Amino acid sequence: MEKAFLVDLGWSPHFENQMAQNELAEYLPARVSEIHYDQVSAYAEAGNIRLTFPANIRAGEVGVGDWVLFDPEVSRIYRVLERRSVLQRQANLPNAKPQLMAANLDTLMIVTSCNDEFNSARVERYLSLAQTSAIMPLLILTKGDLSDNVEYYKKQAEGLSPIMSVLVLDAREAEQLDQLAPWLSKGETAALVGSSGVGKTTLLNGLTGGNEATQTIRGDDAKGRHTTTARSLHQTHLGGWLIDMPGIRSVGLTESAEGISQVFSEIVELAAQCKFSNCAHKSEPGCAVQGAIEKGDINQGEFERWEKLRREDQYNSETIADKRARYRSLGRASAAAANVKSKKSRR
Ligand SMILES: Nc1nc2c(ncn2[C@@H]2O[C@H](COP(=O)(O)OP(=O)(O)OP(=O)(O)O)[C@@H](O)[C@H]2O)c(=O)[nH]1
Ligand SMILES: [Mg+2]
Ligand SMILES: [Zn+2]
Repeated sequence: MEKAFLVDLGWSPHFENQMAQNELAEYLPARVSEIHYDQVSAYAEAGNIRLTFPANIRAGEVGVGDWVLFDPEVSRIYRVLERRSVLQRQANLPNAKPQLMAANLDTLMIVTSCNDEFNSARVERYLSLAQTSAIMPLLILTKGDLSDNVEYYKKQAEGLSPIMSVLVLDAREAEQLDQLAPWLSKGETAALVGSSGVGKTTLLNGLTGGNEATQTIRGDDAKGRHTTTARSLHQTHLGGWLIDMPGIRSVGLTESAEGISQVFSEIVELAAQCKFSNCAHKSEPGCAVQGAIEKGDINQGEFERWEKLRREDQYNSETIADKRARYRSLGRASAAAANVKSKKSRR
């Protein structure tokens, strides 16, 4: 194995230590760059290769950014190495497993624009996702060139988290993209997430010299056209690796109660001081949260977003059983209706 090459690609002792002695002799490591129906594309010492799945691994179980060991004689994956970090989200369907978005990331680049697309609550959801996944968030505000209100957007964004850096740029201007160098040094990996049309692929192209498809947004409501349809990993000329993603329609959360608590740690701490342990923070006596809102220590908007996130999180993580029950009773109701009908027609 050519170590330097792998290290530039993100290889580290975390992965190397997972290789057993016999595996060292038989298999080679590769990093997955794209998932296809029955194969993956991957970077390996030999170059850009294609690997097939073994019988015990399905396409949904391998993510872009994953490290795999493969058998070079048959170009087949042998196993997926344990991840350093994983980005996943809850699909908006009952019974669906969390969807694997990307693996082994250092930075989640949350992309949003200085226009109507900007939405604090959405950014907070991405922040939550980053924190539950133990991935550093970075906020990229694109289309600074199109707005008279850049300072407003920047301030809003900076107020959302003390640990998140905020950059404003014109994604089409290659020289402005050097600002991203601290997050994209050799061996580092970042993923671009955000709504359709915010400029993720434009950023990628500027950083790789590539020519992936981009498309103008709709003039009336600033919505994108879902141009990118698959995730893919690319090397940037800053040295680091970047994953482009399709525009995200809704940020589902998975097991992220902890992440939410970190974003809103202030409110969570206050809530622990309420007089009643089951306080709903509405009009209960001795509610520390309402007290702080009255004093102006936390603002109403922040509180409301916290509540909304908590509700959604419960919806996504706890009500799968409820949803299943509802589906079943729906099924029974229509079966009963069908039964009545067929009895009638038999008469
Ligand atoms: N003026 C200006 N236009 C931008 C900027 N960033 C992106 N655009 C334009 O916005 C449009 C959408 O950009 P894309 O890169 O396709 O957006 P995307 O986030 O990849 O969208 P999806 O693939 O649909 O998720 C394109 O017409 C870009 O040229 C920017 O900073 N300034
Ligand atoms: Mg795109
Ligand atoms: Zn309370």
